[in-house]
Amino acid sequence: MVGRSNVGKSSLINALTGQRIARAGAKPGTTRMVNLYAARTAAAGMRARRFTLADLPGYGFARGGETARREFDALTRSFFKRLVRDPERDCGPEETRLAGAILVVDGRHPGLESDLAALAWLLELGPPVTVVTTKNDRQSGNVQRALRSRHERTLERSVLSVSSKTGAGVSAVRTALGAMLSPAKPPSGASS
Ligand SMILES: Nc1nc2c(ncn2[C@@H]2O[C@H](COP(=O)(O)OP(=O)(O)O)[C@@H](O)[C@H]2O)c(=O)[nH]1
Ligand SMILES: [Mg+2]
Repeated sequence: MVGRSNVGKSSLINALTGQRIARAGAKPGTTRMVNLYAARTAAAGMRARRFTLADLPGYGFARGGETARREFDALTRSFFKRLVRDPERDCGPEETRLAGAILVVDGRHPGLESDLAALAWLLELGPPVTVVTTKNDRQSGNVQRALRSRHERTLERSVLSVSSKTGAGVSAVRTALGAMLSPAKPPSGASS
């Protein structure tokens, strides 16, 4: 879970899990650690999958493109690189695989430079990325739709829009999480 400080990462974790496990509303910019949550999927008729949800420190609190980028690099790069660079060697006795990243952005603020930089960085790193916009309960439906298409234009990909407060859109994020954890098998005949 990656995103600017105060964007709603911890609230989204609580909404996704239906539990108040992540501390939300902490003073922006004060979280300087990665919080890990052991979680499990629970889709009807599907095998439950265990996974670890990582709530990463927010970036962009200091404002300004370059500062934000450096901050993001310092705090997040090492965490992802460890998982991506050499999964064989870097993980412990149990198999660990980076299933993907959820980039959380504020529904009200499309096109922020720090968000665009974070997305570019994640895409270059390579894991599947799902973009989720939060705080959508704060606008009317029409404004929400307009902002959503601006998000999609500036990020050049589709986004999922949620409100962690009302729960709107959260189940679609659960579905996206499930897809990251159980990627579709390559078509038969493809080399393995
Ligand atoms: N109205 C509204 N407020 C939200 C939503 N998500 C988060 N917030 C509020 O935004 C603030 C920051 O949320 P938090 O989850 O701590 O952000 P984080 O720093 O990214 O983990 C808190 O006061 C939350 O209650 C949302 O979907 N709607
Ligand atoms: Mg938080």
